[in-house]
Amino acid sequence: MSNYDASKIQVLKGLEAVRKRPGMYVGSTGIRGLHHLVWEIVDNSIDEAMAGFASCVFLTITKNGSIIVEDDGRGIPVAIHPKTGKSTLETVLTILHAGGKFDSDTYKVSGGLHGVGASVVNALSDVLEAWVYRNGKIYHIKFKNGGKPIDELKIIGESQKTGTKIMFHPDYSLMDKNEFDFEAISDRLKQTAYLNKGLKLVVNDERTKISKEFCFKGGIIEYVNELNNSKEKIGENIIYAEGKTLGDDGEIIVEVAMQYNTGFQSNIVSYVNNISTIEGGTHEQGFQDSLTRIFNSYAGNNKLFKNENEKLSRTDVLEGLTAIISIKHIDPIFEGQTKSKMVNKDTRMATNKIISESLEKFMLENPKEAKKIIEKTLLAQRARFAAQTAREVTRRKTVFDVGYLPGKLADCSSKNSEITELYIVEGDSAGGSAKLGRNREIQAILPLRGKVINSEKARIDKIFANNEIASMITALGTGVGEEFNINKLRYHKIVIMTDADVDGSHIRILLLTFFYRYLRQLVEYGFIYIAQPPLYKITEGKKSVYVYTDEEKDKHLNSIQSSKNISIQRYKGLGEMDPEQLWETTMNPENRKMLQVQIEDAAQADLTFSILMGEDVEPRRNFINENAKYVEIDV
Ligand code: 28F
Repeated sequence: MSNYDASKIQVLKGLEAVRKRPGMYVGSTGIRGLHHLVWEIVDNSIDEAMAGFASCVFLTITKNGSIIVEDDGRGIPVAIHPKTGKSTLETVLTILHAGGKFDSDTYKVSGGLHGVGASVVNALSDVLEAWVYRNGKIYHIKFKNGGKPIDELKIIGESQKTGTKIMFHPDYSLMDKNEFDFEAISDRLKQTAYLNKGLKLVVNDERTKISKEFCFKGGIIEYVNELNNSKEKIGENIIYAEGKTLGDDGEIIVEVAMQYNTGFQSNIVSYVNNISTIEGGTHEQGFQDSLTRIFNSYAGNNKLFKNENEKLSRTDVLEGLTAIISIKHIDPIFEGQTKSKMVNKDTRMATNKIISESLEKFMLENPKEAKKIIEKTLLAQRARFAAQTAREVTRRKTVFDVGYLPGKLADCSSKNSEITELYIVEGDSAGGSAKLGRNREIQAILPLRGKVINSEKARIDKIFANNEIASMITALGTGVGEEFNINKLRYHKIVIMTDADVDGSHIRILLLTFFYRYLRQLVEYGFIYIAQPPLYKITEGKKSVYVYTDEEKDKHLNSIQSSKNISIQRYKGLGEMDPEQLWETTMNPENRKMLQVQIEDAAQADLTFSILMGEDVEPRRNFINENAKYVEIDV
């Protein structure tokens, strides 16, 4: 067998492996996996833009469920690749990881852990076509059934433009979802436009004829503007730092935009080579080092401290701060639960240095704003001390040092947090039913009596003084703020169980806001769930079934249309179910339905919470008007 045939078989084996276990390569076969195919192709265009050769990226969602991505970069090379005997184009589209690793002197989104390469998309598509505009020609190649070439690479025309266009039709038999989500795709392109100032990204949905175009000359400055849109700013200016410095593997480019608002939340969103680093890392540490050092020396020099133990802490300087940290690194290393924590050592100093230069300059040139910012951090510090005392309430302390748990917590007998669950239940009556119906070994119940405070608007001392919040923190066991320790969590499932009415939804969003703002790791680890009680009980003679959605109800009614004596009970509240029913329908791990709360995109989540739960009414009204069409209201 010639080595040509051997490499041909090698290629097919590689692509076959992808088709066997798609989830291994694109994370899941759900909607996120389907969209991962899109990001793989788009990220290659973004790499070409970050290298400075592309200025536009067009994405089309076609009627028949294909995606077309086109950029005006140099065009994937078509020369014969020494190692494979194939054109570079065919190599990039058929050899796993053939694109990302090559030239190691550019910043790659598609590189490293975050990119499996276009060949995976080819493997998971029943048709993929590529057009390359290069050397005054148009080159074309087509693949079917998971990357099998239909024909050799062909020249099909002439053209003076340069660029790459790829169309793929996913093999939906390998995926669970078959519908691209326009909003998710356009949100991602919008974020990419913010991170690459001047880059134009267009998304066009042929199914709905809707298209959106994003191009931000101001880049992350405009991003901070949008994130702070629903908040009252401190000072008009957005502080901006941009620079490059030599790291261990080459130049590190640092770009930061930041602005304070009068709120209490900090919304620091960071990226490395356009990859969202939700778990933070050395770039964020360098950022915090810089602010803490500069603000403390500024406050000291201007005699703004009352006494010297008033030193500002790392969290004081972040209160009310919206900031985007975007760095480019030749060889980023990611760690953490979701591989989204930047750990390169050289980056901490790089970000500290570049931000410090710009921040010092800004404060010298804008003394009034600088003073207002420092005053705000001093207020944050005083609230922190006040919260310290309020927090004493939530910390366990009794003579046995085992700690007391809130009286209304009906704890479970097992202490193995991997199997235990905490149900946070609205109201005493449902709480009572849950206590009676539950599995006492693994299920604890914490009924909420009073209103949960809106932690988007209140300051931390008020939040920890709220009974419901204090009980939850104590029951969870992790502590909060700087003392938070995920390893002390007493339950690995925290289930929010509220009524299926407006009040229930309000309590749910207040709890989610609190978890997102103050116990975010619980969300990031996937420990937060939402119970799904049944909406109806349909009884036909002696037999009853529970249904959880209106369409399930209609489907079931159609299926039993023949018989007569049918009765339907609509459940308005959990309290209408007796303990046995509540257990059977909503708590029994064997057949309950629960939604796991996930953060798609930290910046987006932050923006949504601050709009929905924040001070200003205007942005909330706009958000509701814009999104009302997605809400099913059953009258
Ligand atoms: C619609 C998707 O994939 N655009 C791309 C380029 C440009 C080059 C390139 C890509 C193999 C590994 C070198 C051109 N000229 N859009 C895209 N545009 N890949 S992917 O090179 C990949 C080669 O590294 C390119 C000179 N250098 C690079």
